[in-house]
Amino acid sequence: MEQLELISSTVVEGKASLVKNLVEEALDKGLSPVDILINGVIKGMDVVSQRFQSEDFYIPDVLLSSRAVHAGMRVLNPSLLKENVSNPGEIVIGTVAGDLHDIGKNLVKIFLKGKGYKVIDLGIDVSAEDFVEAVEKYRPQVLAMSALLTTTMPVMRETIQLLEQKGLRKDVQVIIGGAPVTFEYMKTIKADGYANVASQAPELVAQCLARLQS
Ligand code: B1M
Repeated sequence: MEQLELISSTVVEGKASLVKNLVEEALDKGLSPVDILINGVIKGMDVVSQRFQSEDFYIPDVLLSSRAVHAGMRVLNPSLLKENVSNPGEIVIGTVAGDLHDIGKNLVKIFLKGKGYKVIDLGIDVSAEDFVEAVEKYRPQVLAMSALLTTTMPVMRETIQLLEQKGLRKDVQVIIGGAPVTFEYMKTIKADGYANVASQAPELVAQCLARLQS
């Protein structure tokens, strides 16, 4: 089986240490890290998502595959970061309170770091108060929030409202993303940007920085 297909099917099987080895092998063979990420690791997770939706997979299966994704991403991280040349800006990122999904958020982080941005990752289950505290502490140009559950999306609005109350809103651009998040939702809660795929995040952040400077 072709290497990328093998990585993808091993993610589906949830075999973390094998994924790690296969990703290392793929890098040794000279395959591009972005290709391995998109067409190997993430492709496998897409299959897992479909199987979860059609109820062929249950939460334990999904958890095993998530661990396998993380194992692959850990190997890929240093290679993906090699593009890093400068620090054009700082970003605070996190998955909103009540939400434990972090694969998409971690991908956004990888793409941003790959473009040289300094990224402060607050992790998962981050409350509006904690996001705002981090904005006060680190003074980033951009705050990036991820949500995968429709029930946790309102934390994004709460965070923006709290930033307004504290007088911090004008100094920070807020971008949002995650499977249930839409462009319309971004407009409704008065966020500054939205991306439906992680690879668009650097471009989105560049637009935010340009807006702050104008
Ligand atoms: Co959960 N889960 N899950 N889950 N899970 C979803 C999200 C769900 C759609 C599955 C379904 O029912 N069809 C559903 C949500 C329904 C809804 O509200 N709309 C769901 C549910 C219901 C739940 C639980 C409630 C299940 C339960 O316990 N009964 C529970 C909730 C736990 C909690 O968070 N409190 C739960 C738990 C879990 C696991 C822990 C088992 C695991 C998460 C492991 C982890 O992340 N470490 C998990 C997973 C893996 C999924 C699915 C299968 C896959 C999500 C994923 O990682 N996709 C998911 C089904 C699906 O999405 N179809 C599902 C791959 C990832 C690369 O995509 O995160 O969308 P994604 O990121 C994308 C874009 O959205 C974008 O970039 C990425 C692509 O390039 N992006 C951004 C993401 N954030 C961004 C931020 C940006 C810009 C772009 O700027 C700031």
